[in-house]
Amino acid sequence: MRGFKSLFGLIFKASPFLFLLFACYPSHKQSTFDPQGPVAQGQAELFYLIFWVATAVFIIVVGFMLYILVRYRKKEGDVDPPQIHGNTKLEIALTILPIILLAIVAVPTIKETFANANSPDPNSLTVEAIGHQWWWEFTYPHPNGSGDRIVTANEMRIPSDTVVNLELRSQNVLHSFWIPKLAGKVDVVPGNTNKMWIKANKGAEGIYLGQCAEFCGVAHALMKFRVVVETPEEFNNWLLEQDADGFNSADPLAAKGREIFEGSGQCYSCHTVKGLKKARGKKGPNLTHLASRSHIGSAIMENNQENLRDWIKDPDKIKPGNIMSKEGLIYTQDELALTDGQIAALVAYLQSLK
Ligand code: HEC
Ligand SMILES: [Cu+2]
Repeated sequence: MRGFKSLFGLIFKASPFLFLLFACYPSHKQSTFDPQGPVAQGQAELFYLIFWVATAVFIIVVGFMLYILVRYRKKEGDVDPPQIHGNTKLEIALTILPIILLAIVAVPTIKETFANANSPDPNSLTVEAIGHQWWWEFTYPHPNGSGDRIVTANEMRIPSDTVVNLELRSQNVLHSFWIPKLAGKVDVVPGNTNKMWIKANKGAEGIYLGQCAEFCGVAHALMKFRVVVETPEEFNNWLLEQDADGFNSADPLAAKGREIFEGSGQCYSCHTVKGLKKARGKKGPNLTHLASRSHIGSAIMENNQENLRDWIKDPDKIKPGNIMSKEGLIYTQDELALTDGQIAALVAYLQSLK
């Protein structure tokens, strides 16, 4: 009992500081209180409506209760008050009032739900987002209308002021697609295509963080992604660049790295680099234009020489349990392990993939 009391006392004393535990302030990178597009905006407005209705109910009910508790507390010499049963008027009022309050909340909720489910422009750009363990693949329709898809990973670029229709698929288990500043979560379900749409406001060009929001295995917390919002022109240029083959660098170190990539490094068995004959693996992210992405490891660390080296040397240290280190023979069989020289060449090659 004493332990319980002191725990309660501690929680009570700490309560004014509890807000520090919550990361819900607008400038936080994954805050839903700083909407940058109409979907997130509508959802935030709905939140505020429900929040204020609930707050009003809380204040009135708890205030009234406290008042009664104090005003009619038992005093010395009190006798039991007369016992009454039921009050029809009060009961009718207490039934109708919540119905009105719930209607105030329900009507905009249903409206918002339908607005989120139905894209205002189904013919606008459609991006496919595929959840893998533990990274995201994004594919785009070819601008020439050929039906080919342009494939990238972990960094989704979208044009501002444009409706983007998303088709969410999973390659394995349940995931959830969430870009807090652009839209609420939608589940990504194996064997089923879920749809959602997003739009970033005009002038909202910048980088937004996304995150898998459904526990999907050991590296779930490190399954992030980035959304780069660009002007439509910049976006179109980027898309054409992504369509090109991987750069064939003449730099001798990068050329050596390319050989290892398609040879003893066995990278080709899991990674695609467009234009490289053997490199058509699908188990890992498409690396054709890896150097154009700002982060690696599904957006968990900066894409630079040092981090690339650390990643290839021991991916498990950075992202425990990931498939590259779990299934790559170069990591599971000691005699196939890469030397530091081979890794340096691979890094030079990856950095040439602009
Ligand atoms: C067994 C399959 C497999 C092999 C072999 C493999 N990889 Fe990977 N690789 C993956 C997977 C899966 C990921 C995604 C890991 C994650 O983020 O959870 C990945 C991620 C990466 C990334 C980060 C990409 C990004 O966008 O975040 C790089 C770079 C990379 N691998 C390079 C290599 C190189 C170089 C080799 C050869 C030495 C190699 N990989 C061998 C499966 C593999
Ligand atoms: Cu997850």
